[in-house]
Amino acid sequence: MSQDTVRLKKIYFAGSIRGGRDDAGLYKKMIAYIQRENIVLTEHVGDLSLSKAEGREDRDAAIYEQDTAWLRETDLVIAECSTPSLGVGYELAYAEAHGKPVHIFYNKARTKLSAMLSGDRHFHIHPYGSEEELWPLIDAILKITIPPHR
Ligand code: 6K6
Repeated sequence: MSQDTVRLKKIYFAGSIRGGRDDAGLYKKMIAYIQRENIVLTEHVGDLSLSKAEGREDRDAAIYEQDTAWLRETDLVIAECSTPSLGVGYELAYAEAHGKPVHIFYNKARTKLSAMLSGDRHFHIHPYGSEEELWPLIDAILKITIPPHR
């Protein structure tokens, strides 16, 4: 493969699960949009059949191992943070510790983002007012070139 070969980007999409599933439909749409030209490692975050109470606790260690492996493998993280989630907050800090670019979206009409996110200069913060504003913002993020070999 030549250095100039374009490869699909791997995206870790983060969104609330046990924090509440009110925005699951939005996650599904964002994941589908990103997937048009990229790989989303965490498609299950947009699974509408997944409820807040989902998951047997004896599987939590396996989920943690898989998700942190994907975070180490990913090219960048996109998080929708309008619904607060402890797990998403953890993932964002983990991604930062591993030097991954992190893009955080939230609906400014209904969410006041934690200062621990908005105050962290590593994070790219994208407040939006309506769903239509999301797509060009995502386009701009995904246009950022990622080297084929690292
Ligand atoms: C099985 C099928 C779909 O989901 C499951 C079981 N649960 C999880 N599977 C994979 N990742 C999870 C699961 N629960 C939480 N996460 C990760 O934490 C996701 O990557 C989300 O971005 C984040 C949500 O954290 P909580 O604290 O809201 O659950």
